[in-house]
Amino acid sequence: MRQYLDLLQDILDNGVRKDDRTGTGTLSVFGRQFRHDLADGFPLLTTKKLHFRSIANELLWFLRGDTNTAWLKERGVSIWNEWATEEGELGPLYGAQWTAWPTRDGGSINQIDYVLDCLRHRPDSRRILFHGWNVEYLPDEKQSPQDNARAGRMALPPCHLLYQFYVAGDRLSSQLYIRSSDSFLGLPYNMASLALLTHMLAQQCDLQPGEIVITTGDSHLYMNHLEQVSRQLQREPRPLPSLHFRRRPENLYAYCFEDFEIRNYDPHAHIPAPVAV
Ligand code: DHF
Ligand code: TMP
Repeated sequence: MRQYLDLLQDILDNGVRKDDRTGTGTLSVFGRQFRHDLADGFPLLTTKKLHFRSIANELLWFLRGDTNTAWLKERGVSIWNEWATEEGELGPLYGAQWTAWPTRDGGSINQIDYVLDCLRHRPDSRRILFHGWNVEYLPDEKQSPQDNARAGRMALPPCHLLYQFYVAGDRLSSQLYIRSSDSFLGLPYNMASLALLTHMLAQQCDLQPGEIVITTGDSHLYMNHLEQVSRQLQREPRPLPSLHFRRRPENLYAYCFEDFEIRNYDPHAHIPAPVAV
């Protein structure tokens, strides 16, 4: 994943010092893109150990349409705790918009089902996408994540928001637009999550995984991650692991963590970093 490390170096070299909502401060560049062919391995960073269990369970949680941290907590995943209310509520973010985008007549639309239908019946469509940015439910920026969630708004506006899919021959590719990218902590998760979703869609639609493309808007490094970034940049990347499915679940919503097997993951040690809340 040389391209990921190049992005970190790019931000160190060209980043402009910007203040941010969390009060932490960042180095930031705008508008970057990189791609990875899934035939070359599963894009789980090797220059620091990532918690695949958190990444995979978060994706399954999105696909459940779940927006309460209880299900994640039962699986030992704590990455959403800081933004949730005491009851674990996060408001109608990712999962809610992906699988139950509210409609004006009081119903809802499952955007993931739409994508599956396109992939199976109209693979040449240029409209195979789903979107998380539902403006009606964005947070009031003057209020805390918890107060927003209590008021039925999203605790945080989506960072990874536009997922588009593309079929050529029997290969399924995907592109994700990330409006705001915490390039040390969040981006490795977003990359692996996109790759996993692409593998799952390919398995369900009898396609082969193709390329993933990641496009980032505000691409930043928090000032309290710079030392960790330098440490990571001194490390030599190792061969990527591979992803295997232990079975083919009956549909996209029937996967569980045990269906995934990551083989030959031999990363350098984890590098802890504080998350900006
Ligand atoms: N806010 C900020 N400032 N950055 C984020 O990346 C972010 N991500 C969110 C919600 N809000 C955010 C959801 N995703 C971690 C990773 C992803 C994530 C939230 C947190 C994180 O802290 N990762 C640690 C290990 C945590 C674990 O696996 O238990 C890491 O070192 O990767
Ligand atoms: P913002 O809403 O002010 O942009 O803050 C959100 C922060 O969270 C920002 O640093 C980006 C980061 N983030 C990711 O990078 N990836 C993610 O998946 C999520 C949820 C957040």
